[in-house]
Amino acid sequence: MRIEVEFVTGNEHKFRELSEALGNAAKLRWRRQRYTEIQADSLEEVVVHALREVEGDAVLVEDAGLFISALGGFPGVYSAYVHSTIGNRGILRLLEGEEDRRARMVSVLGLRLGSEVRLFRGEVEGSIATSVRGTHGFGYDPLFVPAGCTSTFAEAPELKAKLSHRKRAAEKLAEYLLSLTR
Ligand code: ITT
Repeated sequence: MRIEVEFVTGNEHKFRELSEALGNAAKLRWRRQRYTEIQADSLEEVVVHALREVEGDAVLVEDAGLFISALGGFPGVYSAYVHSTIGNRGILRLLEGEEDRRARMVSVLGLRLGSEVRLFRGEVEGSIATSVRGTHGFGYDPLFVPAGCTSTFAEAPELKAKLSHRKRAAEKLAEYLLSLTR
């Protein structure tokens, strides 16, 4: 029997990517609802706070971010705000002339079943391209080149499906959900 979980997010791309990544491990339903994203030091704190606010017996939320080495981890927990203000071109400007282009994308999925909360973290290492490239995906995808590759996630959606931070967090979540039904 597959567990039915409501994924609370305003982002349809996230819903599609997570549904695909989870496969048969869960029946995912999309609930489009805003919740308070607190200003905190970690993605985990944002997720735990969100789970207190969101109602339901089986709910999932996600907070994700881009952490750039040369900028001391910025935008990190500020990723949504930075993307909606300076955007990808603003990030490129901040990195102008910078040789160290290393970056990491992180996803923290928070699941609440009844009163029990569990977090699942996924990360992917990579670098920031020198221009905006590709039309697939969303957010920072046109900037992010996963380690060992030459295309951005926005140029190669198949790479994103295989390697992304969300996929890695989803694998851990899937394992947990399957363990509950065994
Ligand atoms: P929620 O409703 O789930 O919060 P959101 O789009 O606001 O959706 P986040 O706060 O988790 O998502 O994301 C922070 C920022 O990082 C935001 O600008 C996203 O576009 C971007 N982002 C998140 N996941 C990404 C991914 O897989 N690829 C590229 N950018 C991503």
